[in-house]
Amino acid sequence: MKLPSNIPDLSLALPPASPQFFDLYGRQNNGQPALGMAQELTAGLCATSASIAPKFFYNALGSKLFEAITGLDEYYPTRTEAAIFEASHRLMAGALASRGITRPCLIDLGAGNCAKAMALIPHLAPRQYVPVDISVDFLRAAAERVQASFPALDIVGLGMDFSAGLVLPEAVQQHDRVFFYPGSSLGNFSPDQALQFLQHIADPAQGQARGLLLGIDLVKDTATLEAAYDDALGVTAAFNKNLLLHVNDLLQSDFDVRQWRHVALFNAAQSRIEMHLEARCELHVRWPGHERRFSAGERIHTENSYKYTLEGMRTLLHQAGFSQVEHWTDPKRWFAVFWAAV
Ligand code: AVJ
Repeated sequence: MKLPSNIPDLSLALPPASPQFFDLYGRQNNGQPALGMAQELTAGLCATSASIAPKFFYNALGSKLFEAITGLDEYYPTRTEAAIFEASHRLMAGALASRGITRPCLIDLGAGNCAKAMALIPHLAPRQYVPVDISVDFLRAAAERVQASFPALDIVGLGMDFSAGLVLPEAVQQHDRVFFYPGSSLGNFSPDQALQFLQHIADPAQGQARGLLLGIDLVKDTATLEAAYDDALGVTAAFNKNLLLHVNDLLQSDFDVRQWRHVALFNAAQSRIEMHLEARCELHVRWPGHERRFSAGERIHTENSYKYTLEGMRTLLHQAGFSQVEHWTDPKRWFAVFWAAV
C-alpha cells in the first residue's frame, strides 16, 4: 500500500533502535588490564604444570577464529545443536509455556556472534534479550546486528567475565528469566565447578531464573572427538596459538607462536578433551618482573572440554536443584539440548 504523500512514513522517520550495552570487563581506566587478570596469568604460567584459562582465547581475533571453527566439517557440535533446535523448538517453547513462561527474558551466556539466539528468538519471542560475552567489542557488534534484525526487541548487551560468578545489572528484567547456555560451553568447567555454576542459576535467591536451556556435547568415539579439536585446516591450532598473542597483549610478554605446537587429546578417564600448547624447543618467555623457562616438549594446558552422558547431565541438573528436566538429542546422540526448570 502506498502512503499518501502528505503523511510522513513514521517507520522510516524513527531512529533505528540500538542495544543498551554495559562493558563490565577487566580493563582499567588507563587501558591496562586489571591487576587480577595479570596475576591470574602469571600464576598459571609460573606453576609447575603451566596453564592458561580458556576464557583468554576470546580476544577479537579469537572470537573470529572460533566462529570459523563452528563452520568446519570436523566440528560437529554447532551444526548438530542447530539441527536439534530446528527440529524441536516447538516442544521447547511448549516446555516454557507449560511453566507459564511466554515472553521470557533470554540471557545468552557466551553469546559470541549471537547466531544461535538469532535462530531461536522468532520461536521464543523474548521480551528482552541479554547477550553476555567476555569478548566485548565482538559482542557489541553482534548485538547491533541482532537489533537490526529485530528492531523492536529490547536488548541489553553485557561485556563481562561470568566464569567467576554472574552478577547482572538492574537493566536486566527480573521477570521470567531464562538462561540460554548453548554450544557446550558449560564443558569448560570441571564437573564440580559446573555443579556450582548450575546451583547458582537454580537458586531462586541468586539469579531469579525460571529455567535454563543448555546445549551439551556428549561422549562418543575418540576419533570423532579428537578430529573436532584438531581439524585438517589447522583452524583450531590457530585458535589455540592465538591465546599466546592475547597473553602478549595483556601481559606485555614475548611468546613466539612459531615455537609452539597445538595438541588436542581425549582424556577418557576424565571424559574431557584437553588442549595444550607444546614447546617445540627449549625456550624462555619474559614479561615485566618475570621469566619462565620451558623445556622442549613441555606443555601449557589451555582448555578442558568435558563431555557428558545424557544420564550424567540429567543427574547434575537435578543435583543443582532444578525440578523438571527434559532433553532433546540428534539421531546419532552426539549432542543434547536440556530444558531445566527451577
Ligand atoms: C566454546 C568451549 C564450547 O569446547 O568445543 C572449540 C571451544 N575449543 N574448539 C568447545 C573450542 C576448541 C568450545 N566451547
